[in-house]
Amino acid sequence: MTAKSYLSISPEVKAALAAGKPVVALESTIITHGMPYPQNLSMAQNVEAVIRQNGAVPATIAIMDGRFAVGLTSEHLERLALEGGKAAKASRRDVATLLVTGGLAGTTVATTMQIAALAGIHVFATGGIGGVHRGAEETFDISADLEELSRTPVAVVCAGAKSILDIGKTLEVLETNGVPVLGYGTDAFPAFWARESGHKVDHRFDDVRDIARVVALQAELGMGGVLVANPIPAKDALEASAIEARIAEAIRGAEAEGVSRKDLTPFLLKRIFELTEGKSLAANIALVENNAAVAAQIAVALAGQAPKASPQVRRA
Ligand code: PSU
Ligand code: MN
Repeated sequence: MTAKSYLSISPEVKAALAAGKPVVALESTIITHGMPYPQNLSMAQNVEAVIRQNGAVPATIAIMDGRFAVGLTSEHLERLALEGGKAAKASRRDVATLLVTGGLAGTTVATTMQIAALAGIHVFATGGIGGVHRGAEETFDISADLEELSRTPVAVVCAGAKSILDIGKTLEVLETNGVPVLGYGTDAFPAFWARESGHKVDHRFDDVRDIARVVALQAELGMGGVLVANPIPAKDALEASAIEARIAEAIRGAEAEGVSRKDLTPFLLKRIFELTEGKSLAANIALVENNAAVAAQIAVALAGQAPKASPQVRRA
């Protein structure tokens, strides 16, 4: 058995890949563990629509019935959304077990990257990546997403990282792992609900075609993934100081209840949604849609470079 024999790719995604058309992968932990029902379902449907409007084919990825499902039917999406936190949260260490037990699982950024690469998809949109948690010097809680970015040739478009994480340490680990952090239209590394984190990106690009060139070259050089940081639209951003207080409160709650490991991120998100009376959820949905649009534009630019991407020198 090869890894590819576990792939179940939808006919639409399969045809698009065979024809070299642009495809954008989407993760599913955001559906099962990142948002409540029914907003998770409408978000998943809208994000797919945004990708289509921008000229690419959406491929939402999950582990279903012991297979890597790439491109979900509307019934699949509904099943995942309804199952929510009762489904597994599949990070890298869970994959083989879930294929054996045949469970239903939302895939994290790390696992979605792995499956996307296996299917031949190079661009992926999400909300925020996992990273180094605050206090990681004690807990060692560092998301497997950061290691995956170092080895798997997929571009991940995100709105930075949530300030439930230690963003400075997250950027340090990305640097150690050799992951280029590109800002789309920004010099600032964004903080999910806020457009700035106080940290800078490595390189700024204002044209998706240039980002596509970096993505293609990074893969060609065998250097792993690329992180594209795309700030939340200004009209949807939340006030940083207000959200900061809620985050601190949510982290205290997690400590008091002894929540750790894979349960920590979903716990914090849920508490923050409650503490902001849904404002953070609305912003979260807006930023994912914004990332989907940019990811689709990068995928379109990348497909335009086919059959073989090579670095291009622009003439003045
Ligand atoms: N950030 C969000 N929503 C999410 C996640 C992160 O705003 O749903 C999910 C992503 O799937 C990410 C995962 O890959 O949490 C990271 O979890 P952990 O920290 O346990 O690696
Ligand atoms: Mn963790």
